[in-house]
Amino acid sequence: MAGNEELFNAIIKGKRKDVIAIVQAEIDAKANVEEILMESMIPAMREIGDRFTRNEVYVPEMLIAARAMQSGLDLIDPLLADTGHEPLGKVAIGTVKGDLHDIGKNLVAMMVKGAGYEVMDLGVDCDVSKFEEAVDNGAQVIMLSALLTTTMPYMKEIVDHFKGKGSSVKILIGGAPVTQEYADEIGADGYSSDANEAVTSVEQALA
Ligand code: B12
Repeated sequence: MAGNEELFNAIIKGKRKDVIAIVQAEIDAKANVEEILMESMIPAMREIGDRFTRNEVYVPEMLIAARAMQSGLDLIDPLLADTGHEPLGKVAIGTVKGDLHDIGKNLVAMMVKGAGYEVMDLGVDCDVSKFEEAVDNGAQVIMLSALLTTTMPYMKEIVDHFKGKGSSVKILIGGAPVTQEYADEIGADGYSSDANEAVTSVEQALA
């Protein structure tokens, strides 16, 4: 059962305006935004994925749900924004080549930014050269996101590229199909299954 059922249903149905109104009302009521995220918004995306698996919805429905979700995230983003202190470190994040899913990546970026790091968001469909450029610009940690089993192998290419040339950059990976076993197998420096844990992984990588 979702925390805020109205919000959960509005995301599933892709009702962007309703999502904006409900999230704004929660913010105005000083509700805990992390709780809204974890108990209503993320479960809604999981539910739409399950319905897609069962052929109950198709790509257009997933897309409008994703847009509605992103509108809600955009309202929450400033609340998690950093405190104006000197950044704790420089991090780059991107969804890997061939993959256009960005909601999880955006959420991780928001949380890491909120924890006090400077975050360079490289967007989606990122090939190795985009990450290379970020490292050249000072990124100490690169975070790779993949939502498709077909794009996960590209993470290994990126790890091989940086490890192969002896780079000291730390590489963290994540996304729904990614596991700790996979991270170990490809030699990534860390993995986490959600945005909160991702912050801990960044802290550990830079410790
Ligand atoms: C929304 C969605 C879409 C939207 C994406 C819109 C957008 N702007 O992102 C659209 C409609 C475009 C889409 C397209 C496709 N999709 Co899609 N999509 C989804 C859906 C329903 C939700 C994804 C999501 O946003 N989840 C919510 C976020 C918050 O969760 P998350 O991404 O997992 O992120 C969390 C963690 O994983 C972690 N994390 C994420 N990244 C990182 C990175 C690091 C470094 C770390 C530490 C942690 C971390 O933290 C996040 C927050 O807690 C999933 C279903 C699902 N259950 O995942 C299918 C799903 C991923 N899609 C799927 C498919 C098949 C497709 C298509 C191939 C469909 C098609 N036939 O065209 C295309 C591929 C397009 C492409 N080239 O990328 C399949 C993948 C199956 C597989 N095994 O590979 C899924 C699983 C649906 C299903 N059940 O079959 N999709």
